[in-house]
Amino acid sequence: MKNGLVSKSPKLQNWIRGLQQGTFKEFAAISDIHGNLGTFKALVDMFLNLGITRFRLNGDYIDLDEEHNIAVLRFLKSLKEQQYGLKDEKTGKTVYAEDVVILLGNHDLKFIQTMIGSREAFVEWIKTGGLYVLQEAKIEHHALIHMLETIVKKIERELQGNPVNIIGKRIGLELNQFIRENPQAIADLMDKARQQQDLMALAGWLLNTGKLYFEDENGILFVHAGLPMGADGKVNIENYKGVAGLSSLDSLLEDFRKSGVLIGRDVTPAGIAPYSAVFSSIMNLAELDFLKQLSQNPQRAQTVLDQLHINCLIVGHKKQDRLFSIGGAKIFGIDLTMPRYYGSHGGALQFSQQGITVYKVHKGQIEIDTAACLSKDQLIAELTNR
Ligand SMILES: [Mn+2]
Repeated sequence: MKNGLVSKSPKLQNWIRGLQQGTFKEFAAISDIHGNLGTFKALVDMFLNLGITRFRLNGDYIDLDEEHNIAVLRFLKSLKEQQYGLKDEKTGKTVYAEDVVILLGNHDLKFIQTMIGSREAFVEWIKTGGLYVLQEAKIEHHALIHMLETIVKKIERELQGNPVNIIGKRIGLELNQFIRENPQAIADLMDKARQQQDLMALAGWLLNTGKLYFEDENGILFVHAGLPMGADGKVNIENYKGVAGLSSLDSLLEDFRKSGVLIGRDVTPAGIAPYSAVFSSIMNLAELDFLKQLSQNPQRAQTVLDQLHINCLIVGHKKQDRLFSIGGAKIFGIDLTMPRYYGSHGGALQFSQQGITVYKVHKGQIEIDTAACLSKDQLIAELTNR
């Protein structure tokens, strides 16, 4: 049975040669930070200490921490713009990240769309953690925030230890009613958020910096939640202006940035409509469960890689107990969500000259998930279709 990687992509030879000749460019991948500044910073410092200066971040920087969502965005910006670095005690030199790829996640997009002026996105956002961001931004609307807080706290108490998405759904039921009954209060709260210059600047920066996908020189593809897949198991990215496939997402994002939805300007739902379908399919595939479908059907996983001419796929978004891979070096699911909700969690990968190192975070401590790691020889064997 064929279980290695196909050699259709010329980038595959690049990857193998890099490993064999010692010229592979190392990188770290981290996903779903969700306001967990301490762990994010600890991971960045660990990687910089190891001499790894290339970072691939799979999206969802905000929303699940009570105090550090905006702080994570500020840290992310300083990392990207080489204002944050790690001082090497021996040489006295400061090491900076050289290449930081920032993907957008569904939470980031809701924040951006809120700041753009989408009331629909705002309502969704405050149900899934946006409220924490507003509190952190010290947005004053005491009665409403107190009301929302009460609902959230009550449900959190009831569902202690349960996954965030269940909390989100429960909050949704009570909040929907509150929102229906208090449209003016909701509108005021959104206006206040949009009047915060700091928040607006961060949303604008994220919109102009973030990507919907990224493919590197080795044919390794990064996406936040997965890719829309048809019943035939093929990736199905809607046509955008007559172009289908991944590259259509570039023009989609470019148009989104440039068109009537420029940051700070009011938009109507109709203004966002052309983008919404694609955004929701690539940003939030919880219903389709992209990774689950692939893991249950390795042939399907291979079909997706073949179809996209890629050698490896790294996906975030999906909460799981540990990082998991489908078929050795082929497909990885990573998600570093709040340890407050999940005791032990996977969240980071290191692709280096030594192979692939998998990290998990347990009670704030970064540990290597030894069983999930791949040595250089194992990786080369996978890549050369053993
Ligand atoms: Mn997500």
